[in-house]
Amino acid sequence: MAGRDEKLQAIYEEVLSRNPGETEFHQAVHEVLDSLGPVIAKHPTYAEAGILQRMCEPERQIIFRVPWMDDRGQVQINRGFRVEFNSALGPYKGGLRFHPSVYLGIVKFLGFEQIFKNSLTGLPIGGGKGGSDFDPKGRSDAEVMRFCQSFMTELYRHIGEYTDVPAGDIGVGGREIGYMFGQYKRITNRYESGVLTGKGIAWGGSQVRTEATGYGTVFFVESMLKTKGEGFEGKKVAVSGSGNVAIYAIEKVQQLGGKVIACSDSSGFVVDEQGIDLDLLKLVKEVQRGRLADYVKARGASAKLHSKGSIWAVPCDIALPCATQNELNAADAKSLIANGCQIVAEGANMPTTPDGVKLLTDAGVGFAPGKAANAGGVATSALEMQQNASRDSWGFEFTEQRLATIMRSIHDRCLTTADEYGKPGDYALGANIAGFTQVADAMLAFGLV
Ligand code: NDP
Ligand code: 2IT
Repeated sequence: MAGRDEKLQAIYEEVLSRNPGETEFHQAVHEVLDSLGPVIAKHPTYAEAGILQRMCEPERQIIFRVPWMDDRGQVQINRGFRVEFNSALGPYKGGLRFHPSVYLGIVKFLGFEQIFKNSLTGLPIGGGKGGSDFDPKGRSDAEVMRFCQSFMTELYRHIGEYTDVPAGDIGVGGREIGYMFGQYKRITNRYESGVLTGKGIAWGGSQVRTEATGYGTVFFVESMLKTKGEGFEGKKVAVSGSGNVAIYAIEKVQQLGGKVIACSDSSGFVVDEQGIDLDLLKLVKEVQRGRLADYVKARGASAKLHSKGSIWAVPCDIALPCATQNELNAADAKSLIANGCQIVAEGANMPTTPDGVKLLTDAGVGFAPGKAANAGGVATSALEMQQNASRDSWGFEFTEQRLATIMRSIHDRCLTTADEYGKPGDYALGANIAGFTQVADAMLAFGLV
């Protein structure tokens, strides 16, 4: 961007000075602005109306204290966040992350990405994100419940089915959504199903929401492979993480005939040359809330745990980073390229560093950015909202078909837009421009608000 488009550079510098220290937010903004030069040149009205400056400034940022008592009777204080970034296309929509690394810069990067991702789904949802620096690891169910109740006691006044609809992200799954929905229902005395997504099937949840992000990422890769006349059969796949997104990415790869030979958590990675045993992984992670080390212990000889090095050094045809931001750097990109990897598709949000992305794309590796490849989760959340609004519930196969169609359409939109702007095959450029344009047009229509 530097030196190429003065207007965009000036906007970026303003973002840096107005948001000091928020490095992940800077990175996400830079990546999007970097794609938008040709759009601004083609449509000067966007710049005249200050659309970009407005998009980089959240509509509302809420930061609050979350006091709760642990099992030993000690008072604990965490910080809660909800950044309501952009409501041009619908109610703010995006997950809640509970992880000790959460601070405003992380929530803003995620909320900013969410604007474009949600736009790409073609569904009526704006962008937002929230969370807390609460660390659920090692906490009892009772502690998690007390934390979630305290978090919702403040958050409830800011959210609503037509206002802001949170869901899960790292550290927030069905258990946490249950505790938060219970508290919201109690405080408001309303059975307002559409206020949260990722709910249990028995109480307003949607089929396929649990699987949606991982499945969606794999559907996206299926479309990428199809452009080359290929499929998943016989492909070796490495998937980082072993949480919600990773588990259901592994499941869909296996269903489509690929072999997942590695996955990871924050303590290391496991290589399992016979293929990851998904039933065992689900038992360890979803039922026992254990660690990958427990998987390896139970799996026996075929699985090997590595506490040093990187999962991206494991030779694979397809790499699916599904853990966290900046987990795949330039050195990792070089290993993947050297080992002949064909596709990197981001199940996580911004897992590849900018220099990593550049190396991969320069080497001709197919690169699917998170805001396109992991949009299946939020898309299915929007389908959950649809079911809640009509007091209906759909079957698994029907919902999965809708998800598959949405992912194919996002894939095609990225490619068509990249073609239109003279960069065939550049999914990142296509995603940024297609996502941006729809939000920008809605903002123009609303005037200066
Ligand atoms: P989970 O909490 O279910 O799993 C997270 C996984 O990533 C765990 O294996 C965790 O390991 C690992 N991880 C988290 N932080 C780090 C870290 N700092 N370093 C190394 N590993 C780490 O979260 P999800 O699977 O839901 O989310 C994974 C990614 O996908 C995130 O980037 C999220 O934003 C993104 N995403 C999630 C969606 C969803 O619907 N859930 C939708 C779209 C994107 P450990 O257990 O050791 O911490
Ligand atoms: O990053 C994401 O898209 C999510 N965590 C899912 C958001 C949602 O509202 O389902």
